[in-house]
Order: sequence, then C-alpha cells, then structure tokens
Amino acid sequence: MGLPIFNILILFLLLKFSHNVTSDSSEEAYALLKWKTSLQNQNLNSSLLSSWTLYPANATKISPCSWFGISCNHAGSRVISITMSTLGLNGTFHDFSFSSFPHLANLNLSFNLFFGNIPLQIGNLSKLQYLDLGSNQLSGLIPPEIGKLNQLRRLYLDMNQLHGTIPPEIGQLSLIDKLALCHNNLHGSIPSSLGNLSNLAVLYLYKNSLSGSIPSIIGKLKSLLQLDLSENQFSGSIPLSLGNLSSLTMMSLFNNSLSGSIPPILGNLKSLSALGLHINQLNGFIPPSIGNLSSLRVLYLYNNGLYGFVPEEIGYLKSLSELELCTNLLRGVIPHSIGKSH
Ligand SMILES: *[C@@H]1O[C@H](CO)[C@@H](O)[C@H](O)[C@H]1NC(C)=O
Ligand SMILES: *[C@@H]1O[C@H](CO)[C@@H](O)[C@H](O)[C@H]1NC(C)=O
Ligand SMILES: *[C@@H]1O[C@H](CO)[C@@H](O)[C@H](O)[C@H]1NC(C)=O
Ligand SMILES: *[C@@H]1O[C@H](CO)[C@@H](O)[C@H](O)[C@H]1NC(C)=O
Ligand SMILES: *[C@@H]1O[C@H](CO)[C@@H](O)[C@H](O)[C@H]1NC(C)=O
Ligand SMILES: *[C@@H]1O[C@H](CO)[C@@H](O)[C@H](O)[C@H]1NC(C)=O
Ligand SMILES: *[C@@H]1O[C@H](CO)[C@@H](O)[C@H](O)[C@H]1NC(C)=O
Ligand SMILES: CC(=O)N[C@H]1CO[C@H](CO)[C@@H](O)[C@@H]1O
Ligand SMILES: CC(=O)N[C@H]1CO[C@H](CO)[C@@H](O)[C@@H]1O
Repeated sequence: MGLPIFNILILFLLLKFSHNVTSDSSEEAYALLKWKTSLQNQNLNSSLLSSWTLYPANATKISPCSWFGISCNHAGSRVISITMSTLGLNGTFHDFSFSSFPHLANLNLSFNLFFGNIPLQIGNLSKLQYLDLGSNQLSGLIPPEIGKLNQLRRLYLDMNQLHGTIPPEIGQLSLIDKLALCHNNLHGSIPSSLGNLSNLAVLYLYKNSLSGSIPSIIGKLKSLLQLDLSENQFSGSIPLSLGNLSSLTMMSLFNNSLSGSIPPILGNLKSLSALGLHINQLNGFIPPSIGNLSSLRVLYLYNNGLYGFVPEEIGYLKSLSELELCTNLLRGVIPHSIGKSH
C-alpha cells in the first residue's frame, strides 16, 4: 500500500527536477529568440539561424541546446557557448539579455556586422572565459564593467570603432592570457593596472591613437610572448624594463613617436624572433648587444635618426632573414658578415 505513495513521490521529484531544467534553458531559448528578431539581415545565412525555433520537429522540450551555434552543459540545462562567427549578422546588443546566461563561458560573435555599444550589462556574464567581438562595427566606449568578468581568459575587441580610453578595470582580469584591443580609435595612455596581468601572453594594442610613454610596468609581464603597440602615438623612450621580458618572441613598436636610443638591454631578449622599431624618432647607435638576439629573424630599424656605424655583431645573427636599416644617418658599410645570414 506504501508503494503508490513512493511512486508519486518519485514522480513528483522527477517533475520538479525536469521543470527546473526546462525553465532554465527555456528562459535562455526565449532570450535568444528575442535577440534573433532584432537582427537585421537575418536572412543572409537563413538556413543556419532557422534552427533557432521553439518547436523543431523532434523537440521534446523547449531548449536551445541543439540550435546552430549554441552549446549547453552536459545536463542540457544551461547554455555555455554562443559561437556565431562570420555569418553576416547585422544588429546590436540592445535586445541581448545578458543576465539570462549565467553559465555562459564562450561568446564569439567575431566577423559580423554588429554595431552600436557594448552594453555595461556584459559584466553580468560572470562565468565568461572567452569573449570575442572582434571584426564588427561596434562603437562607443569599452565598458569598465568588463573588469567584473573575473574568469576571462581571452578578450578580443579588435577591428571595431571603439573610442575612449582603456578602462583600468581590465587590470582586474587576473586570468587573462590574450588581450586584443587593436585597430580601434582608443586614445589616452596604457593604464598601469595592466601590469597586474601576470598571465598575459599576448598584448595587441596596435592601430589606435594611444599616447603617453610606454609604461615601464609592462616589463612586469613576465609571461608575455607577443607585444604589439605599433601605429599609435606613443612618445618618450623605450623603457629599460622591457629587457626583462625574457619569453618575448615578438616586439613591434613601429610608427610611433618614440625617441631616445635603443636600450642595449634589449639584447637580453633571447627568444625574440621579430623586432620592429621602424618609423620612430630613435637616435643614437645601434647597440652591439643586438647581436645577442640569436633567434632574431626580422629586424626593422628603418626611418629613425640612428647614427654611427652598423655594428658588426649584427652579422652574428644566424637566423636573420629580413633586415631594414634605411632612412637613418648610419655610416659605414653593412658588415660583410650580414650576407651570410640571408
Ligand atoms: C533533431 O534532429 C536533428 C536532425 O534531424 C538532429 O541533428 C538533432 O540532434 C535532433 N535533436 C534532438 C534534441 O534530438
Ligand atoms: C546594418 O543595419 C543597419 C540598420 O538597419 C543599417 O543602417 C546598416 O547599413 C547595415 N549594415 C550593413 C553593412 O548592411
Ligand atoms: C572566435 O571564432 C573565430 C572563428 O572561428 C576564431 O578564429 C577565434 O579564435 C575565436 N575566438 C576566440 C576568443 O576563441
Ligand atoms: C593593480 O595595479 C594597480 C596600479 O598599478 C595597483 O594600484 C593595484 O594594487 C594592483 N592590484 C593588484 C590586485 O595587484
Ligand atoms: C603611421 O600611422 C599613421 C597614423 O597614426 C598613418 O596615417 C600612417 O599611414 C602610418 N604610416 C605607415 C608607414 O604605416
Ligand atoms: C627588471 O629586472 C631587473 C633585474 O634584472 C630589476 O632590477 C628591475 O627592477 C626590473 N624592472 C622591472 C620594471 O620589473
Ligand atoms: C651581449 O652582447 C654584448 C656586446 O656584443 C657582449 O659584450 C655580451 O657579452 C653579450 N651578453 C651575453 C649574455 O651574451
Ligand atoms: C557559415 C556561413 O555560411 N557563413 C557565411 C554567412 O554569410 C556571410 C556574408 O554573406 C559569408 O561571408 C559567410 O561565409
Ligand atoms: C541580474 C544582474 O546581475 N543584473 C546586473 C546586470 O548588470 C547591471 C550593470 O552592471 C547591474 O546593475 C545589474 O544588477
């Protein structure tokens, strides 16, 4: 006689459990559909977004988990990834309900036609690890709320029309390893808080209107492999602290207004394979320690005010395949040994 009650209890628990599961991912489904209707040009790749519908033929519950570009956790209860690159999608984030996706780890909408601002509600995606809004037509400021995304590992906002300054709050993203804000209209200086990003391997800030001197705190980023600050308006001298970036494989500082001489300590960067200091106002001698950069393949120093003799140590660079020194005040002959490196 106790058995039916037991069954009813099980049934009740099952219903309650499945009700919870359904309501989580169905909220996400409704949020995605609301956003979908706001997207212009949605017919461009219509066959792909046509899976975004409440009642697909074989559906047993309302869930976005089988929709194009959407991935869920194992339980199928929560959206963890939205990946819709290169779909020609034109729209804004105005109708994107950021607070509906508390488990989202990956949001990749790169190479589309999204425009308008990045809403400050983006800070509500508290589980986000990968955020790629690169190669769109976004404008406005980078919201400081991005600093709340403390699980973030990659932040790509490159190739947009973002303006304003780099929010110091980005320095709170302690897990980040790739930061690309390049090819926007950002101005102001590099916030010193970026020196806190101890896991940073890639820092791309090129093609903006950033100014001021390169903060010496960049030399604290011991994990850095690639540093590209080219095509900005940085001035002042190259900080000596950059000589501490012993893992660096690429340093590109070209087309700025850097002055002073090339610090001999850059000869410490044993992993460096590309060094671009061209199109600046650097003067002084080329330091012979450059000959210590045994991994160097590309060395561009052209279009500066460098003078003196080209050091014969450059001839020691066995891997060097591209060397551009023209438009300087250099004297003497290119060391004979250089021919051997070609
Ligand atoms: C529904 O069917 C399609 C193919 O017809 C399949 O790819 C998809 O995984 C199915 N969805 C579910 C929830 O079974
Ligand atoms: C995107 O949509 C907006 C608003 O409808 C429109 O003004 C703009 O021209 C569209 N962009 C492209 C590249 O089609
Ligand atoms: C986003 O997707 C594009 C295209 O698939 C890919 O190249 C890029 O690495 C992705 N971004 C991130 C942060 O994973
Ligand atoms: C981050 O950097 C700022 C500025 O350099 C500094 O004041 C702050 O104490 C740092 N925070 C952490 C957590 O290291
Ligand atoms: C240098 O940067 C300026 C913008 O700051 C740009 O107009 C110019 O074309 C760049 N020059 C080269 C040679 O890349
Ligand atoms: C760079 O390293 C030297 C020791 O090699 C240290 O004295 C100096 O403070 C470091 N500079 C920075 C900015 O970390
Ligand atoms: C670096 O280069 C300088 C000048 O060529 C040389 O005197 C010095 O010994 C080199 N240092 C190392 C660590 O190789
Ligand atoms: C996956 C796919 O088919 N993407 C296409 C969507 O539309 C844009 C613009 O027409 C194309 O460039 C993509 O290749
Ligand atoms: C639900 C939730 O966390 N909402 C927050 C989203 O972000 C805005 C702006 O930071 C906050 O004001 C909300 O409280």
